[in-house]
Amino acid sequence: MTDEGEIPEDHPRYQSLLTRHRIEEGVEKGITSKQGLIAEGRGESFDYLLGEETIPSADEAERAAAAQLLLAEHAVLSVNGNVAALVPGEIVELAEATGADIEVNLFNRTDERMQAIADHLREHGAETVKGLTADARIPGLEHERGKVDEDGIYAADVVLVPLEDGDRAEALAEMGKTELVIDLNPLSRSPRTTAIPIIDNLIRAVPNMTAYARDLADASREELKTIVTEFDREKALEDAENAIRDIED
Ligand code: PTJ
Repeated sequence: MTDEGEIPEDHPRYQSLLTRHRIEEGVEKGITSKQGLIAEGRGESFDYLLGEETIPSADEAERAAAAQLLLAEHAVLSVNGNVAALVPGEIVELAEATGADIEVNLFNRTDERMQAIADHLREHGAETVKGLTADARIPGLEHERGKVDEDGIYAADVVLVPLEDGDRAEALAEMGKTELVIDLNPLSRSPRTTAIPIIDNLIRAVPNMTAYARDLADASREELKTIVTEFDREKALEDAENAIRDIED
């Protein structure tokens, strides 16, 4: 495996090579699951069809998501093995810019992976990483993703759930939480059920949300609420699908 620094930045597929490199390294470090590799391949194909860029409606979704995180009483950024491998430092920066907590929540949960991910996030500057206590459960979710921290996802009013499976997205919505989902597939169940679907690559979406959160740091609650209410989730999903199908407005 090459070093990240050895990937030439002017390579036409730089971002894709960087992403593959980080995921591969994530698997080697015991952070990312083998299923995470498959998920990444699936994501890449949608990203290719989207032109490997943040489309305007995704940019709007990222701004609305930043505003929603700033409005939250208690926001939590949920981290799985793909997120930890691809954007560890970027997630820490988003948490700092919005005052959110970071919680590890895994589909393929093992103590070793939980610990490896928490350590990796700390190496990237995270002060507190939740999820290891797992003293609460999301009602109605039998699998491992139902295990959460009572003072983390369980108590949160807003949760960012990148690369989600639809089950948990629905169960969190049932608990009355506002969810923000990042997923490159606009047809996937979770972006279709969430308040703010962000149809973009994690690697672009997370830093862009941080930039918006910093821009909006001095905005009033009224301004933030307006940004959230003016965001049109149906249009965002439709725009992404049209971009993939190559349909002009
Ligand atoms: O780390 P764990 O144990 O929690 O496992 C996590 C995975 C990713 C394995 C698990 O959540 C899973 O199986 O996910 P799915 O059902 O394969 O869904 C992954 C979704 O994320 C797909 O719709 C992909 O298009 C999308 N996706 C993949 N890579 C990216 C992405 N979306 C945004 N950015 C990406 N880089």
